[in-house]
This record gives sequence, C-alpha cells and structure tokens, in this order.
Amino acid sequence: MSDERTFIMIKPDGVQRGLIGEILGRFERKGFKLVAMKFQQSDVAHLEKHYDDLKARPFFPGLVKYMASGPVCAMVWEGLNAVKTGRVMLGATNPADSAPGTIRGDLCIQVGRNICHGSDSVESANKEIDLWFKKEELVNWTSTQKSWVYE
Ligand code: D4T
Repeated sequence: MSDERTFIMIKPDGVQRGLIGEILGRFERKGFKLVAMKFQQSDVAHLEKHYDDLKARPFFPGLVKYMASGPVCAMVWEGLNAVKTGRVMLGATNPADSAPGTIRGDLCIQVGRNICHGSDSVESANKEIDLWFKKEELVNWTSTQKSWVYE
C-alpha cells in the first residue's frame, strides 16, 4: 500500500521562479520517498503525448507551447495514497480555488501558470511515469525514515 507512485512535475514557470526546492521540499517533508527525478526541456511532441487527453481543449496549443518554453523538473514520489495526497498538496487546478497551505494556493495566481502538475489517478500516474522515465531511472532504495513515517 505504501508503494503507490505519483508523477509530479514542476512546470517552466515554477522552475523560472526558483520554486524547485520549495515544491520538492514539501513532498520530502511530508514523508514521501523520491524514486526518480530529472531536469529537462521537453519538445512539443513529448508534451502533446503528456497532455493527450486535453488535445480538444481550446487552451491546449498555448499549454503545450508554455510547457515547451523552458526546462521542467519531473519527479516520481512514492508512499501511501501518493496520487490523492499529491493532488491535495498541489491544490485545485485554478490557483484562485486552491486553499491556502497548498502549493498552488500559496505560490501562484493564474490557471495558465499553475507551476506544477500531479497525476490525477493511479492509472495516469503509471502512464506518465512510463512516458517520462525509463525503468532503470526509477531507483530502488529503502528510506531509513520509513519505519517512522508508517506505523
Ligand atoms: P495538471 O495536469 O497540470 O496537473 O493540471 P490539472 O490536472 O490540475 O488540470 P487539467 O488537466 O484540467 O489542466 C492541465 C493544465 O492545463 C492548464 N489549463 C487548464 C489552462 O491553461 N487553462 C484552463 O482553462 C485549464 C482548465 C493548467 C493545467
């Protein structure tokens, strides 16, 4: 149960604003385990695959252009209910609806620059992890904190 994985990505605006440490630190302090991380600038084709379910939406071209405009920090975090809790930590898609205390609620203003992405289901997490990482990039390690994070 504590091995559920989610894909979290700090978007180009989050990177440009120097928020990698802040966002990564929240997942680390929460108790989740980092399994993989990479810093890269993706091309449009890769981002179109990532956002394939949104291709009919009017904001899709602008979204992909912005996502390709600079480097992102892509991560895999592991732990109990990592997908659902990760979304709660991010806050609502539109920062205007995100509660204070959440990443979007605290750190951004507009939906088109909402600084981070998190998988919305275990199924999409698995798809996204496959799209962004090779199997050998997922590090198999034991966190010494595990016995203190879980009863
Ligand atoms: P991501 O996928 O970035 O974590 O966002 P969400 O899962 O929270 O929300 P989403 O898939 O509906 O939107 C993906 C991405 O598109 C941007 N967006 C969204 C936008 O620019 N305008 C809009 O009206 C909406 C709904 C923000 C997130």
